[in-house]
Amino acid sequence: MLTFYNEQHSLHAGQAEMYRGALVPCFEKPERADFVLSELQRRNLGQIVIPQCVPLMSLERIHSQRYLEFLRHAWPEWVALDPANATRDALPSVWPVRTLRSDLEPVNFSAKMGLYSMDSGTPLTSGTWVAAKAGADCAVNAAHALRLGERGTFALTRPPGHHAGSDFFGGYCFLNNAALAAQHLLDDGARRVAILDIDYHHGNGTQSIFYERNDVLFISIHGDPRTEFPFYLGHADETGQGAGLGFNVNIPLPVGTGSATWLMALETACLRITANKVDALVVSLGVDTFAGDPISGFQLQSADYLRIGERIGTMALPTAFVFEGGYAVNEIGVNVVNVLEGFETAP
Ligand code: SP5
Ligand code: ZN
Repeated sequence: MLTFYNEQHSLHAGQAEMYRGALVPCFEKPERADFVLSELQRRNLGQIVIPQCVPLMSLERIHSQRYLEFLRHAWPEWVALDPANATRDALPSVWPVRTLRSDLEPVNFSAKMGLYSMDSGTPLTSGTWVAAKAGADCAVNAAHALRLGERGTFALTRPPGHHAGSDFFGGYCFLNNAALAAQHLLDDGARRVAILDIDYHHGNGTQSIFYERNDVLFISIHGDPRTEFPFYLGHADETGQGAGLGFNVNIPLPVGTGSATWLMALETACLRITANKVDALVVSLGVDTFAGDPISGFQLQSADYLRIGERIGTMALPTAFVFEGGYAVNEIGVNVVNVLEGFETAP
């Protein structure tokens, strides 16, 4: 397994997220990637390299220009409002919901934060742009290495990506790394790719990006959005639109779901991918499905992640894994590396 590591990830280190009226310490923190890196090294799962820089043009294949422009300049704009802001993260507080206009970009910084975001749980910090851009580099490099003949690659990066849409951040995500990887595979000659999203939370950003397209099959297994973040997307009746009809598959499962039920859902997802004859696979690899996760509700055990990796490996597709969520930091390394090792040892 060839790993592309974002060595700039810790430049994004939010202080707090809004939760039930209080600012609580961020769950999405630098230790997450540090623990995965050290477990990868300990178990000798192959080379770990730093990615090449990709041009902004590659990001524009997925994200709108005005959103990218906003992200790149957001921090200096925030600090320009008040020099004291240099010590504080920026969080949105007002949003253009139904009946309000989102076609016009406001001048006011707080109004722009709302236009380009979906929640108040995702602080924007001094290093957010640099960390997120280096993460996108990892994802695109991981995809490209498949075209060069690698069987499996891993983008070890944070912040995660699957909640980020073409023009908004949220759910701890800024740039949609999995979408960027899939788009790169297509631009580089693949005819159809699948994205399998096994993070606990529905990948609303990825779904929305590809919802009307038939060149990307998006399949997600996640906590039922009626009770779980991101709440407003991820239901089973969302099957795609227009040319994309039939190319979006959601498998929501109730809070409390354990290994047996979850693995049956994975079987359904894998059969669907195999039936669709895709050229490559991108896996949004979140391990917040773990029983010990502090913000999630599934009951998977560490050993299950070996089985998951094996089942994904059995599809025998060139596969790029992209790191997403998982907040039980003590077990995060074992759980992630178990998936990768399971994949490598698949028959
Ligand atoms: C990539 C990813 O996994 N994003 C998840 C974003 C979830 N944001 C909402 C988290 C709500 C925090 N709930 C705290 C529960 C404490 N018991
Ligand atoms: Zn998640």
